[in-house]
Amino acid sequence: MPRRRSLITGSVLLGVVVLLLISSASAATREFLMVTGEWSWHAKKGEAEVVDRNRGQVDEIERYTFDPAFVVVNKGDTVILKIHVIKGSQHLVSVPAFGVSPTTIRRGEEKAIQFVADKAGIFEIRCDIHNSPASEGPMVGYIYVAGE
Ligand SMILES: [Cu+2]
Repeated sequence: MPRRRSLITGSVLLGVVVLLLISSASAATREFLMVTGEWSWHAKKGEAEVVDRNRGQVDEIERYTFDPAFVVVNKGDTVILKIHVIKGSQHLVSVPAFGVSPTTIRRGEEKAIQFVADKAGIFEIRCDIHNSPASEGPMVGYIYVAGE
């Protein structure tokens, strides 16, 4: 009987190890190249007025963006966002849900932000300078982490 019990115990342990290997094998490193963009509009003579949702009528309106603004990964993946600032003098990028502190990226620079997507859901990639309509934002992207 002790031999049979040790065989069962060994089989169970082997099964657990295989399951752990399978689940860890699905995690990957996913790299995304992102740029900062800027939409702007200045009404020309005869066109409709330029209206900002907070400030009312303005001469010109601008909004900063991430491009792409939506990325998809699996839970457990290591995510690398390579953010190249093309538009805007600087941005202060953070991913609060994964503990990524605000990182300053100046025009012309490309910086990599890395984290492990250890929980499933939809989370913000944000710029803390352009965080509202009054500051030509909100400049926000989203990361969808698939999994349970
Ligand atoms: Cu910004």
